[in-house]
Amino acid sequence: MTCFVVNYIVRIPQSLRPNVYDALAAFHQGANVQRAHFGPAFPGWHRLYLWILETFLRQQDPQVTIPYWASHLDGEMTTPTSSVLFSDAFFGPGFGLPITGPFRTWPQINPNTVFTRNLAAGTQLFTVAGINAILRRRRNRDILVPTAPADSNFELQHGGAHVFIGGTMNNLNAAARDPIFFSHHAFVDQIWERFRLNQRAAGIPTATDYPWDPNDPRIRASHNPNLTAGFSTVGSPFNSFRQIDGFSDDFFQLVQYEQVPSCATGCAGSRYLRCNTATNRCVSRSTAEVRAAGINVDTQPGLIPAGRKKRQAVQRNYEVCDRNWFLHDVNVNSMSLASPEDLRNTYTNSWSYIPVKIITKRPTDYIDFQKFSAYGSHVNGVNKQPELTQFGTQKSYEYCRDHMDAPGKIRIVAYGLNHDAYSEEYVISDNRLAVSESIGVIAVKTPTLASSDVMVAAFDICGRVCRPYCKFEPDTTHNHVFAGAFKVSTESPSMYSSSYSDALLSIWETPTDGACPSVNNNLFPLIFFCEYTDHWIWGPNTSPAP
Ligand SMILES: [Cu+2]
Repeated sequence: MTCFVVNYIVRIPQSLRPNVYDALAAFHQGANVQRAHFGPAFPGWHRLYLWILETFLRQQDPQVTIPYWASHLDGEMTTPTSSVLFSDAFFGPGFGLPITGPFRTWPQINPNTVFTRNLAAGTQLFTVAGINAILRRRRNRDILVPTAPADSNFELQHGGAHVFIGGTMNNLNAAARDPIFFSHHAFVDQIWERFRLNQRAAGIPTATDYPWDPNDPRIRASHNPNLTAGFSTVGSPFNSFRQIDGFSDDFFQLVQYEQVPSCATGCAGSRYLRCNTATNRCVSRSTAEVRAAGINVDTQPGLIPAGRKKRQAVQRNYEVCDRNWFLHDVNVNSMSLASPEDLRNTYTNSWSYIPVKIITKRPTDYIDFQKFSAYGSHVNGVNKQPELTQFGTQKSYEYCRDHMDAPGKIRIVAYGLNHDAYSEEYVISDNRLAVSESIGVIAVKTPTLASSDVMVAAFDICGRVCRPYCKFEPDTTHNHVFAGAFKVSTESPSMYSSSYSDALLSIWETPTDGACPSVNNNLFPLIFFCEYTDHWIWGPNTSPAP
């Protein structure tokens, strides 16, 4: 089964505008240089940094991942400076300004922050022996400064690639301006993740193996695990990252790495690598070699054989609906003045699907399963929460009372406000339970312009209306009651799925490591709470969000 995960929006804060890359590159300087280097925070800090860049990149392309640069594949070449990596198919020229290749526009975009390179022949890139020395260790204190022995000093080994690239990469305060920085650090992270998998196998808790010793005068105070990682102006949730957070096992859920290409797999079928039969390891081809094989390295982007693969996207802080409290908030002018042409441009004829959660509180006077009533009584000696069970007066209808299955059937409808569309769907709630949860899917027309306005509603078979909730500013971390009118926007990443089944799967997280699938409640764009009181459901007595 493919795991489809809705990728919600982490908004770009003002502090990163207008140039997110330059703003992020500037986080690798000044006080942050002290936080990120010369101590135990080194691999965790850079892990957070990679994740932040990747999250913002995914606003442009939800599938994007930062590819890692396994620099020992170049290090084992006779002349590493001739590697095809420094052709326009990959990172562009190895000397001077990036005047050709993928970053050729950068000197114009911002001449003050553009990078230069000056490849240094004979410099030590990562080596297999060095990586193996790291991977033989089981504790972070044995690979991190200041406690690591010389042969497995991770930070020291990683420095080789900075010196090899030269120019901007060889200046700690500016290195991140060169995008190869992030691919280099993605490989540092790949090695660290292999190290951490070894730790797990040995039963060592990876999230807490942070080699901090307040009595060791060699460890800088900036590496205190509980102090900030220094991403204060990157926006939520990144601004709250602490040094220890880089060691969190959450990233195991967020990112996984492919293996470095090996001869056994034909070097991953890459035309840019060859198997060195003397060492039985893949090495990079030179630009000249690749050209001689008839491959265009001047205008054709190269295919990267191995990389960092995301498992899930960030889903901590997002806004789902542009709220419109009531119908008159929808722009009536644009509705009535819309030409058929405008309407055609507003949505397509295809449908999209949005998952919704339905929470039902069984009516007080429901005639079956009385002994499990949630109202005004104790169940197994436990008193129910009064705010959930003793709110308002139950709205009841004779018709509902007489039909045992009626209240358990919830109808959800969605109709277009600025276009012609209608859909409906039924969800079954479990009336054996005093309070129950069900999952449904609503269909809306796929918007093609900025957004289309949709009204959603849910009610039971007797017509008792459920209260809709969604997330909107200023507080996008909680669900708030709203009228049901919202904008389905085309903004990427998408709040809807292209099929019914994808919409259902989108709220499930299916770990690839064999753990049990689970529903992520934060991923529901819409929630309906059906509690059937006789209050005006949007009125001042509205109960708190479920
Ligand atoms: Cu760094």
